[in-house]
Amino acid sequence: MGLNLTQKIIKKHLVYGSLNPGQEIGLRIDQTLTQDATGTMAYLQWEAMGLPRVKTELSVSYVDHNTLQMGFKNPDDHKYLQTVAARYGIVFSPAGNGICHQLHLENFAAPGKTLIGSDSHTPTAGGVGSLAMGAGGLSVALAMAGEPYVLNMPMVVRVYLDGKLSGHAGAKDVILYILQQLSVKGGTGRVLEYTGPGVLDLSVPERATIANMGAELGATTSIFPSDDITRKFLRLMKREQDFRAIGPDGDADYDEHFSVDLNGIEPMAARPHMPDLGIRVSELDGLKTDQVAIGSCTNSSYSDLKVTAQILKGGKVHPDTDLMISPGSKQVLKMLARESLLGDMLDSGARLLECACGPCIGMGGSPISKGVSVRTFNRNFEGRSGTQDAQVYLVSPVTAAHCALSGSFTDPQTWGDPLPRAQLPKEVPSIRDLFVFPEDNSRAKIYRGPNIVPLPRFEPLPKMLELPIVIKCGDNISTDHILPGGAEITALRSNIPAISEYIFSRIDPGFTARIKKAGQGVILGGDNYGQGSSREHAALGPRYLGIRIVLVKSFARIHRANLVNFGILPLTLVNPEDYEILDQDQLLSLNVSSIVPGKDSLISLSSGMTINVGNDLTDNELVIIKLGGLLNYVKNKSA
Ligand code: MIC
Ligand code: SF4
Repeated sequence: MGLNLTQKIIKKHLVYGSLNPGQEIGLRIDQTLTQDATGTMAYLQWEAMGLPRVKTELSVSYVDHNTLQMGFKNPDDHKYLQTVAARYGIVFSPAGNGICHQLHLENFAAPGKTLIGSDSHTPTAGGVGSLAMGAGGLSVALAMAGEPYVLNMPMVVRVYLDGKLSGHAGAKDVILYILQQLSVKGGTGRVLEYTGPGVLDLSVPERATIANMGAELGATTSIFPSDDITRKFLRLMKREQDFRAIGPDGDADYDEHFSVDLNGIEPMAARPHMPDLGIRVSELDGLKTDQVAIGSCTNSSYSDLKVTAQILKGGKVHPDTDLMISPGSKQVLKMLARESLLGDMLDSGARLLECACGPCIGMGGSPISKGVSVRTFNRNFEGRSGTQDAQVYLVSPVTAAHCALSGSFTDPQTWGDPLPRAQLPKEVPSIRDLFVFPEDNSRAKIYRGPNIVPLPRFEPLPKMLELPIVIKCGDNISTDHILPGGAEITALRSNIPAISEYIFSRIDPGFTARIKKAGQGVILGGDNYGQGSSREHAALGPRYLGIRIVLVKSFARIHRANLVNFGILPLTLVNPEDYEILDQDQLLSLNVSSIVPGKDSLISLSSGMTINVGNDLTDNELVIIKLGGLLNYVKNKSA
């Protein structure tokens, strides 16, 4: 039996383990990326390892998340990132260049390479056949140190695309449809590998849109084959030398199968407040829209914004709607300007924002109270926009542009003849000279502003734990619920004591007071706990405050790994019904030495009852947790 593409790349990079799903594997990592919001912590951890130079083929540090630079905190962080990059051999992308994933796709992502990034949408690079995964900052720091990236061998799902997109449907509608079918936990433990004739109907930026939002399925990653379309894209990016044709063997085996008929795809929207709450746009006809935002790492490519400009051309944004557009990169912006598409957007009344994440992570652009906001982004978790009661719908750029003109959702049947899906022009400007490439043997001095606070040290796990449940939360709790984004809080990413004050602040403002009073505690959750972003602060903050156990029905992959990295026990309820008998303030006790990897153990309740808890820890992970986290483990090992 032949190998699928995922297995081929994994096999080539395997440091240990086998291709059997569920088994722990270690992967050699070729490339890493970080962004500013997770990067400061990643590089503080990197520095703690004391190595002279990164060992990867390529590491890039992007500044794209907190470019508002309100006050000294973020500019200081950005200066720190720039000097760290120069010192340790990392490529630096300054604020304004664009969004990390769009820039990486344009400038560095390559077929057959492994990439991990301290951002959950790193799989965007799967659009060119790179095996690209989101990870916590500490995992990225270790990869820069040449250590293998540890994960469980995922199952590989063959997503067979048939037919061609037609009408007003685009790549975003495909992934919104897949999300509606498979749900926000449907990709857990899986790689989505796209095959079939429909793949040939999709350009690289369209493939990247689909791969990008595999993150919302909880997938380890998503990947497309690298073919002539990829070659053409890389040639336009002036790096055809990075091209390799790769795909699955003809007789490749897959663990699961799913198929999508592209002909049947219609414009879709995800309703508030989950990316999998899909609905056909036609069913939203008449719903007023107060705000429209076009951009983000999902939909900010040249083709996305060209079609936007074409729809807006000659029209006017509805007076009750505010339209914001953030191009994904300066390359995109330059092409829009060169072809007067920018003029068409501005003349319609659209506002042009910086080439950055912007409103996607609540960096400005919050909707009005109870407002309906239509966004081409990838996440619509409650409050993420910065307005707690806003109603955020996720859509394609085509749908967004029509909403902006009409001031409401309209039936796609009224949109007239569909425009041809935009392709890149024959000549694409390069912005490569806007990156700062490191010099050899640099002794650059590292700049540290007052917001860079040294990493807290974490004690080993005690042998006996007696601690209360400090919060009981439901299913699909995202890292945005655990640690909100937004300009104010994200500015504190390099200051753990300060940022910890915001843990659960949006859903339970009393949480920090309770955990401080208790000294230590347990978080109780439902299914898919920790979905969404890779921000390790959603594990670091709780650990700093005294959380020692997170007990849930099931975990999202990156967050579970972050809990292990910072010495928190990720345990699951063997009988999900036990969730009902557990409540806030209840005291639990656990004999830590009774925990055996992969085996159930008993937790006693203050009522005298006991419940069974499971774990999927490996031997190594258990040692890491007992030692108080991965940094302690690495230090112990090198000592
Ligand atoms: C996000 O989209 O939530 C972010 C902001 O890009 C995060 C990273 C972060 O919190 O810094 C992600 O997706 O990993
Ligand atoms: Fe930036 Fe939004 Fe993409 Fe996260 S999802 S990387 S905040 S654009």
